[in-house]
Amino acid sequence: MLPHAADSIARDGKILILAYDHGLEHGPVDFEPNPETADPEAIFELGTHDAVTAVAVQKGIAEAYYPDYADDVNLLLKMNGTSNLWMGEPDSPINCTPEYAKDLGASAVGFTLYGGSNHEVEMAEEFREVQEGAREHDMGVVMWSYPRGQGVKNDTAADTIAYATRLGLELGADVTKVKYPGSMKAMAHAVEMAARSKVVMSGGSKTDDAAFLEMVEAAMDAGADGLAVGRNVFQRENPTEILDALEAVVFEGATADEALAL
Ligand code: FBP
Repeated sequence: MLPHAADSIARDGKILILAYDHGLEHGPVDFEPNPETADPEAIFELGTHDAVTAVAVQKGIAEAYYPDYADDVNLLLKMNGTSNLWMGEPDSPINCTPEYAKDLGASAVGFTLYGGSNHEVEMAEEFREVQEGAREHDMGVVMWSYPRGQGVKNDTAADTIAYATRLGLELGADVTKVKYPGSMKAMAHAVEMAARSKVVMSGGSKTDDAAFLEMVEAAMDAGADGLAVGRNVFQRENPTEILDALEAVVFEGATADEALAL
């Protein structure tokens, strides 16, 4: 199938996903720094920025808001998700079918796989349905590959992240989204293990501009294809400014310093 089934959510082969499933995954607490971001419209407006190649949301938000943005924004429909209220071993139930994702206008689907969880087997079976359904309906497949649970000691160790990108390739993701493993060398290894599938870095909790852009620069230098970011954009006072800077680093090869000087 590759290359490259993810072109519908890429620009010149590079990807910047604006992730906005936090209301489910973390609860409304993530909107506190910028209360207006509790309104999905604020995020879809940011999604019209040239830097953003797709906005990732859950079904309910897509149903209610995407019709107004279908001409300007690519939809990445997140197919599973768990609330922060769940206290069991990591798991993420499916809440949408590939057919319905297509009906909603999705260019790609997203799926969280917790490798190493006691629920990994069931999750991999569910991923098969999502992945094959996406192929049938001509949508890209993005795996949130987050090893965690009883089988995982350190979820950002170099070996863990390399295994996470490899899981994406082996199971048929076009793009695998992973946490930054802490160094450019470790990221380069993870990218190598993904072979022809693409790798995007997860933004993580909000840091200052320089630290964040330096991490993005390192990931891009390591061969990553972009990033999927939520809090490091929408929790900022001026999200458009950081999107301008990200556009420079991800699509134009600028350094973090150059992007900071914009
Ligand atoms: P951030 O850039 O805010 O980290 O968002 C990326 C993301 O994968 C979201 O899609 C998701 O809601 C969240 O991180 C999950 O983070 P975690 O499970 O590590 O708390």
